[in-house]
Amino acid sequence: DSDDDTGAGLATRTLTRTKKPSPYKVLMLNDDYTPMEFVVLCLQRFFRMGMEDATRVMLHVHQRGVGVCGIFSYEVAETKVSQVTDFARENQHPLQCTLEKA
Ligand code: TYC
Repeated sequence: DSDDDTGAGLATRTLTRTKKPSPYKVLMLNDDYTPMEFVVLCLQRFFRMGMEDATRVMLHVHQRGVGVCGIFSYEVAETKVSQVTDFARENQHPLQCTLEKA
């Protein structure tokens, strides 16, 4: 990795060390009240899924209780969680979304 170059033997090269962001999973949680179509809409709108993937993830969450919507940097994951939570509240649904270190 050129960013990890120690510069050993090369007096002209500067030592630079860049850190890649740790990945975070965004998890969707099941509940008894949010309509299935609303969950599919959230997955399409905020996670850029097509109808097929969105339906598959929604059904997985419905059946298993939790499912992964995607993996992002901490900052992007936090934004996705807020977008889903705010949109659910605006529509008076209890849908919950959370993040977890991948
Ligand atoms: N369990 C909900 C229902 O039967 C559907 C649902 C699926 C809700 C996924 C939340 O993350 C969820 N209407």
